[in-house]
Amino acid sequence: MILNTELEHKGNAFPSNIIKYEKNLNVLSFTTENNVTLQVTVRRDSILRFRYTTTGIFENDFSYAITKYASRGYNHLEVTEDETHYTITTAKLICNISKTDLRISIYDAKDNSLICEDELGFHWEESYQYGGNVVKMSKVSQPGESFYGLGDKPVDNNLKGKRFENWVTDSYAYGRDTDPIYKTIPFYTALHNKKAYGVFFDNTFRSFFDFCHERRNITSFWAHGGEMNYYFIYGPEMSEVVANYTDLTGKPHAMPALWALGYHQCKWSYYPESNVKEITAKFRELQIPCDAIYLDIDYMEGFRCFTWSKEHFPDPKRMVKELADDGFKTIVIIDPGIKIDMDYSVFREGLEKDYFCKRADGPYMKGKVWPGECYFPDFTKPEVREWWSDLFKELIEDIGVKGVWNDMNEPAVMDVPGKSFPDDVRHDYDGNPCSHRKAHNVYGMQMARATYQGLKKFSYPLRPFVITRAAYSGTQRYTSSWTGDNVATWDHLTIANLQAQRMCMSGFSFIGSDIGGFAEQPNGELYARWIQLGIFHPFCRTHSSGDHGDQEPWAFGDTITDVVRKFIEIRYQLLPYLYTAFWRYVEEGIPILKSLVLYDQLDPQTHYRNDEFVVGEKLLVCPITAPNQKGRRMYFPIGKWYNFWTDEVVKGGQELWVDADLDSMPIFVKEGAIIPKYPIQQYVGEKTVEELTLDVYYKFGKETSQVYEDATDGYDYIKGRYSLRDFNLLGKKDELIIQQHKTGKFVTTYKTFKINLHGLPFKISKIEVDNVIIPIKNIKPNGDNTLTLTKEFTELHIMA
Ligand code: MIG
Repeated sequence: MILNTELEHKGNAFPSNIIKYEKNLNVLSFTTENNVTLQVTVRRDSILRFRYTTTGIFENDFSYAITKYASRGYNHLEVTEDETHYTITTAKLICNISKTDLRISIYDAKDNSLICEDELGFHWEESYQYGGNVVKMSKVSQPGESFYGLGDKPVDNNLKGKRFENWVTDSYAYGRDTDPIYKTIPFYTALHNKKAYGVFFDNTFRSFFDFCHERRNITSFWAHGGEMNYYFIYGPEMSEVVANYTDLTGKPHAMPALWALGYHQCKWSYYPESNVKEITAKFRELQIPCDAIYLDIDYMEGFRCFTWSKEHFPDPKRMVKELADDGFKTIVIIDPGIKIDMDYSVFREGLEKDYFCKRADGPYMKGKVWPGECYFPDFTKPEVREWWSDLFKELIEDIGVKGVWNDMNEPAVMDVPGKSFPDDVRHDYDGNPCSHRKAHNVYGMQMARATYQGLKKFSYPLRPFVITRAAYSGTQRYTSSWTGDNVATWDHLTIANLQAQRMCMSGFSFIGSDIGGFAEQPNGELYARWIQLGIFHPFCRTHSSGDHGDQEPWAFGDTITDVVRKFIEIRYQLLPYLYTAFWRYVEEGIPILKSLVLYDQLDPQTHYRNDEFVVGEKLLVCPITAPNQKGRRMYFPIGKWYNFWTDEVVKGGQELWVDADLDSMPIFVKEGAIIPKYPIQQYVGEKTVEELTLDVYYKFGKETSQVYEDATDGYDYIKGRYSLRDFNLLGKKDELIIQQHKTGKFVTTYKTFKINLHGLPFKISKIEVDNVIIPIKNIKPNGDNTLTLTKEFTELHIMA
């Protein structure tokens, strides 16, 4: 039974009238005459959970997505009733529940405006074959409503008018509109009448979302099993919705090491060792910064995970050490399929311990992947994850590998219908035994989690680094991710841009694409343009399959090499800026990339924009996504923006042409911003940072900026050893004031700031630092608008 449309509801059943109401602290239950129970949990003033059962009995309440660290608590909760409705009121929301049919409508408590309202509301169809129900929900779409999110869907930002399926799928050479692909993130944000709310449908079965596609004014979602179980998250700010969803499903457990935000070079495959060394040596020779080098499946012995090919990598420990001495972190791939081979210890152990997945009737789940016929660990079992995590001991602790890349964890199986396990495969699901129908979408997540546990353990006291291809909501707690097997075409450059923005909007910011494209080969121009986009993605890696030629920064001739170097250098200069944005994400769940709609939802011009996005808080970028361009038109959000290259100021709220030859791209800085920069390094830690550059962009008025730093690795920052600088800028006609407030116990290596003043509307005649007038000759060594001063200052006055 594939119910691909919500309207195929020949057998639909509906709740009848409420006959019972119970309140247990923040959990409110409403039971109908036909035995449907709706349980509403007030988690926060702005977060309500709705859960339905059609038998009066709920399933064991277990979720891989929801984190125990999620914030809870509310300021106000009151339940009242009248003839037709029960009404739940919190400090932020009013929720009406109809007494005749359980239909919900939710209002903003501040102004009583309607936010979200059920159409049919909860309905279901019994599933004879599997038991349980196909559970469905439909809501009325409000006039002018827009929809965003859903993870990695390769489509335009605004999802309105489209229908989607969630079923984690290996999707080699997917394209625009391919659905589903690698990830299942059943969370969307909706926006109408300037207000945003989110819906997270926490159901791991195959699920569907329809945004006014099947019926013009209806939004619906449904799943092939499990419970109708969703969280309603109110904003009204879109960034609050996303931050609250991220809080609910988890922020990354730790900051990434700073090097992980550097540039990564990958290929399927660099081998043997001499080839790896040639590549890394070339980076240093050509002075192109790079922090990480990858080994794809060919480093193994016959594709057996946790082994090394003796022929190609005779002494991995020595090699990894030599690479490390040159600033390269080695990252290796690990797949879930374990080769059936009694002489292979990982296989033998898995078998002895009964850790492999089995079919409904008892046989092992056997599937063909790279090593040939394999069995697959059941990562949904805690003991199996523990075992798996211990397998990393040698790789990490002994050999010195710094990161692990989990691939094929959809799980992908070759040459079979559906490219994955059949539905009947059994899983432990952390003590809630079930079939693959329920566990499929979380299999890859649980593999990445087990890998993360291993890396955390054996990398200690350093931070772990993991990458995954498959993901379900919450996977961002453990790992970074990439967008899978894309193609070297211009359209895929656009798709990469959309996917990275969408993932950030879906709580998963540590994301990037295979720069240049995985399948086929880019020409130099496409590669250069892709690098320009890629340096602004949180995860920045070139990767490609082996059969389509070279894809290193120098593979396309000197002109391209120079462009690529120039942009990777910009990324390295911006590392403290990117790290600060990452810190905001880890601390508060604020997405690192902000689609324009997320940046300014009040401006209706942003609701359908795709290409432009804001990185962190202050940088606006827009990639060039077509060949032979000398520039492009782009939309500027309301406000004033400095051209990064020329300092020319642009007034926002309009679309304008921007020049951008191949060695340039549209990058703009928000006025009033203070952008921190490090010197260019070939890898993180190559140089001691002797001075922090602060690019200050004058604004008439106020603006705040932050700079977060710590030891770049390790966990001391959690104990307060970080450095957070809050800058308040105030620009007047004839004066610029910068105040600094510093917190945290970390002492940065540099002692001074080099301040570059951009757009200052007057000639400096006097400078005062913490009430002391500084002779200008001491502070303006270059005679232009730059000055060097102590990092300890608290108040700087630059005067006409
Ligand atoms: O069946 O490991 O998406 O990044 O290079 C292909 C080989 C398996 C798919 C991954 C790709 C990786 C490749 N893998």
